[in-house]
Amino acid sequence: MMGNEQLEELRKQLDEVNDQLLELITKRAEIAQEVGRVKAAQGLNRFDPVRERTMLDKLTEKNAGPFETSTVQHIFKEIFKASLELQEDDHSKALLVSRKKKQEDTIVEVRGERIGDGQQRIIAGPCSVESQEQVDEVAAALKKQGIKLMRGGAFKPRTSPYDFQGLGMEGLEILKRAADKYDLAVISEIVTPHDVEKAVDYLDVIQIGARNMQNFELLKAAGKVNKPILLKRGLSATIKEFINAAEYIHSQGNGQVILCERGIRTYETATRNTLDISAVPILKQETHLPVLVDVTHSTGRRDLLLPTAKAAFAVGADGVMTEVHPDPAVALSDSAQQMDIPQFAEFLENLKQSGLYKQGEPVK
Ligand SMILES: [Mn+2]
Repeated sequence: MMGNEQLEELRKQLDEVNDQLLELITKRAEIAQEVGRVKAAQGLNRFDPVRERTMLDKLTEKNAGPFETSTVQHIFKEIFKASLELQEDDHSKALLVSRKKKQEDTIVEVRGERIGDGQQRIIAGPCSVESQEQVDEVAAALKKQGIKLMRGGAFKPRTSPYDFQGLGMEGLEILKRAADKYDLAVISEIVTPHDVEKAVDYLDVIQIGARNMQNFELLKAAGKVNKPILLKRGLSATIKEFINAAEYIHSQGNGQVILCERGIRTYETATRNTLDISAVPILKQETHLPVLVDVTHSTGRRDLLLPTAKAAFAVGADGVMTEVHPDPAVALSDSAQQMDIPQFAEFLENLKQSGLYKQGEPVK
């Protein structure tokens, strides 16, 4: 009986020490956060390895057992790491694109279309701009379907330098003529910072492609113009890297950013990329920006365009992007996955029938 009472008493003491330890590490965390704020104000790095070494050396000196020095160091390393992570949380709270910074959804206005307003949209057009006739034919088909947003590549960053590189500025001119003729908004990719300012006169939305997601000079240039930016997720970018790339644009003053999930590289070879469908709700939770899904480049397969578009709308994407070409068989790029015009009409009809596509008022 005496043994049991003694055990109870010791356990009580342990509980008390636990409480004290918790109080102390909480107090330590508060001081560390304050240190983080002071460092941020001075523009200093949060992690200081020299300072951490000094703290560990002092603890080693004082340690009289029974714990091994390596054990004491391990425990304190964990405490240091947790404090640093706390400071990082504070930092992400401060990201301009984050939901923590701004609760309400950002709506990006593009020629009267309000992307991110709760309605869901289709953005379609040829992979590459090849001729005025080709673009006009697609533009007329989009117009007929009540679609207002057209994509088309003029500058094409391709895997091989021998693949079609696009028509460049001439491609932008073709897009602009089609946009004016059919009253559409046009989206096209720009690949170098000095073209960003020129593109403003031709495009309604400037796209930054997957291969340039971390081209920081291009992101900064995009942040300095008053034009919506469509930012695609990098080939192997984590969601955190993607969000930070958007922050680069926003931090330069341009808050009109639209995110686009376009598949990531995995070991899977059945599809061109692996569509990370869960990225859509994560991006919607973590940021206040509109989120699109590019079903063409994420799958690289025409037979998967409809099911992945349904999935995208079901998880709350603000829009789906896909490629349409008058004659995909002769297309200069991505011929395997572009739809022709009748296939596109069928794709839209199926989406409408599915009930997953939340369309708004018909476009005037
Ligand atoms: Mn393409």
